[in-house]
Amino acid sequence: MKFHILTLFPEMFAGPLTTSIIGRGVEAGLLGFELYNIRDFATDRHRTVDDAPYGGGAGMVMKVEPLTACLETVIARVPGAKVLIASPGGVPLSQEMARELSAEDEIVIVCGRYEGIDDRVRELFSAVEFSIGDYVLTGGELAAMVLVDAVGRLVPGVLGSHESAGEESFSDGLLEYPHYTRPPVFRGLKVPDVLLSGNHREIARWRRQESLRKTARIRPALLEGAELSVEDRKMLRALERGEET
Ligand code: 4FD
Repeated sequence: MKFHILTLFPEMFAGPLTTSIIGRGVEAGLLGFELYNIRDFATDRHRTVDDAPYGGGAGMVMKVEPLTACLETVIARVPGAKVLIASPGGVPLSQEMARELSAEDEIVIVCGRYEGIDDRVRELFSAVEFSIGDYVLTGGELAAMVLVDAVGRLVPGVLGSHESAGEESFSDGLLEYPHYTRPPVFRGLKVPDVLLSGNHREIARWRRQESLRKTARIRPALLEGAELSVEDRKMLRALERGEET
């Protein structure tokens, strides 16, 4: 999977792309990156990439011409590639969307700065806007890095056998159960006995219960979309009544 990233600050990407799992994916030839500096596609003497908004108001808007020139260069190299724009007004990035994107060969990501991007860029390239959460960043770069991380780790072979993506949060629509490792007691805090019991059926049951407990408490809306068994619903009713099962 190759990511083509359009940005005014390509240097921001150096760390995440060379570090840890994503860096290893690059080393292994499973992931690739091309960075394009949008300013290289501005043609005036001052290499202008922003301008005041039509209709007035605060801040500046990214101009359509340099971005279009940059995107046309990229798309000529990877015809038909999906174009994404990081924006607080985009569709919320989800694990499901990350999984779908991990099947693409090439993804183009536009990182905006200022108050946003001339909307004709989205129209011209049928770009899909995505958001990493309900907050405003100074630019789309960090959002692009989040998407690259979430998608890149799902590309087959990028995660090692010790890091598989099967049992983690959201893979079944619930939050993950709590994790522990040695020592069994730290500052008086004990690891739950069941995890040391060796009883794998009881361990699975406890983990499911704790997933349900945490989801109900912190993200109850996720329960609507989760696949819940009869046993799950029983556990949830017990938790509601404050019972331990
Ligand atoms: N929540 C996000 C993405 C980008 C961003 C920008 C329009 C602002 C937050 C286009 C407005 C880009 C997010 C840059 N802030 N800031 O995913």
